[in-house]
Amino acid sequence: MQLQNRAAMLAAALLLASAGLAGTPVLAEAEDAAITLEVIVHGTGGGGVVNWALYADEGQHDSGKQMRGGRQDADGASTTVSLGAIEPGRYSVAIFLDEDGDGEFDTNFFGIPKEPFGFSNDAMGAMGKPSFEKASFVVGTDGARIEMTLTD
Ligand SMILES: [Ca+2]
Repeated sequence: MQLQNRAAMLAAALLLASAGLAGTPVLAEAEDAAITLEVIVHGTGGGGVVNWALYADEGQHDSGKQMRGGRQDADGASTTVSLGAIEPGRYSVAIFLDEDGDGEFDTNFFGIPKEPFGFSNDAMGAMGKPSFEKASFVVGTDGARIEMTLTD
């Protein structure tokens, strides 16, 4: 009888120990802080919604198939946008200010943008968007915080 009690106590102790282990964060994971990308967007004084798109390589940049995108309300003349956790590498960012909040990047009859926009490095293309080479920047192991200025 006494032996059975000891066995039951041992089982309970093991259960508690394993439960405790499961609840303890693995040290390596805790040290591996997320790398993030932040963009300070200047030229958002017109109000509306900042629309951003993140491209992870030339193919995505050229095709416009973003890796990730989002919308955030403009916050005065400059708006800080968090693009979230990211792997080190080379990226480009395209942003437009949706001033009328219709979710569209408005252009006129000739396809000329009617709303402010910009690319990382403040790169501009002669016709259409700038190349990935011109617009891209490096995110290192400490993450990145870049600034860009939208067109008037
Ligand atoms: Ca719009």
